[in-house]
Amino acid sequence: MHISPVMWQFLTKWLANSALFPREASTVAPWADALYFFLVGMTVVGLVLVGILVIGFSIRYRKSVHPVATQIEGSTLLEATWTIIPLAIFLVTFVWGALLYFRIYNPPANSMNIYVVGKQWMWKAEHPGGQHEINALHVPIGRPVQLTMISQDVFHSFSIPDFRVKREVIPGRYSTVWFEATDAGTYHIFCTQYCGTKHSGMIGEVTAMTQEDYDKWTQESTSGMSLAQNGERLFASMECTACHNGTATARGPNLAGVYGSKLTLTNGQQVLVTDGYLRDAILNPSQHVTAGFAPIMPTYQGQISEDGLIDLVEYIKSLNSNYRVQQTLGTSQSDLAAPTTPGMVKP
Ligand code: HEC
Ligand SMILES: [Cu+2]
Repeated sequence: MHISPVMWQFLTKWLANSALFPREASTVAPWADALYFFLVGMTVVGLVLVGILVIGFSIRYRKSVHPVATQIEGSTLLEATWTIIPLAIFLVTFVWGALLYFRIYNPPANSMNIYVVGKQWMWKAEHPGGQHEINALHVPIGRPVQLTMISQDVFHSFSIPDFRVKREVIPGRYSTVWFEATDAGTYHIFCTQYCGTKHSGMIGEVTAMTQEDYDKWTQESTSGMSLAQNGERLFASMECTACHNGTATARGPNLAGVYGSKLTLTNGQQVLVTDGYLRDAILNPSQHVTAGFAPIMPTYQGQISEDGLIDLVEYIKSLNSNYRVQQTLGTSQSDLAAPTTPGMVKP
């Protein structure tokens, strides 16, 4: 059985647009669907083949024609055929799946980041410019968007079927997912991990809009303070500045430029500073003490909300000048008003 690429495309497009499937509204959606349809197709081929053989053989070797069974010693050629063909199909599926997996799990370097906090039973989205939304998410189309997500209570799972993305949202640790919306419109958000009585109500709506509309939206819904600015305030009010003031005699390290860098810890281990590392460094400082410093930083466990932690993380990230440029690329002017002070130069 041979299906030409045109037929195949027609078939997958038709299937994807039928009522059986969600819309394809992100760059990975057609890829994910193609693999899925390939798997379904192979399964159907296998099913039909085995079905035909079962029925065909039971007619051909029926008792009235073959009253006595004959012993068959086997055929190397047949054995090889039905080993090699399925193996080839599995290997194709594996390589295809692995390529798609890497594509889905590695956000492009130019993605913009939005934070999502899940809790029983709602989704909160926080944009770098400080815009907050509940059970709603506005994103530009034609631009990769990464969601950095965390749960405030139990396990949740964030899913946008039309974008073919789904990722666990876990308490105590950031997980990420990325997509690039292709069509303006509204799409469902679902929680796909049972999380308590009102799990089925933990739904929301993504609004994908053109970059201009998104810019307009960010301007209209600004709270006047970016996440980093909120973080800067928190940093001062929680007296992080007592130790992290950026001076040579400070008791804590200068945090400017620390995001994305490699830190050497007192035990000689090297760690890459990610969002997750920054969060953990604030909550469990004694777990990974930076070389050259005393373990004097107190734990802030239970004292800062997830939103506050996001603000602090975003503030520390904003102290990297290249990160700030990256985040504001293509976003509105109000977003450009990131922290004005270049460091924590306050004794
Ligand atoms: C009592 C002084 C002190 C206070 C207060 C303090 N820190 Fe620290 N902090 C340190 C020291 C010392 C280190 C390095 C040793 C370590 O990793 O524990 C550090 C490390 C860190 C790191 C890891 C990055 C690095 O370069 O080592 C982060 C992030 C951080 N602090 C953030 C904060 C934030 C946010 C606050 C306020 C909520 C805060 N700190 C309050 C002393 C302090
Ligand atoms: Cu849920």
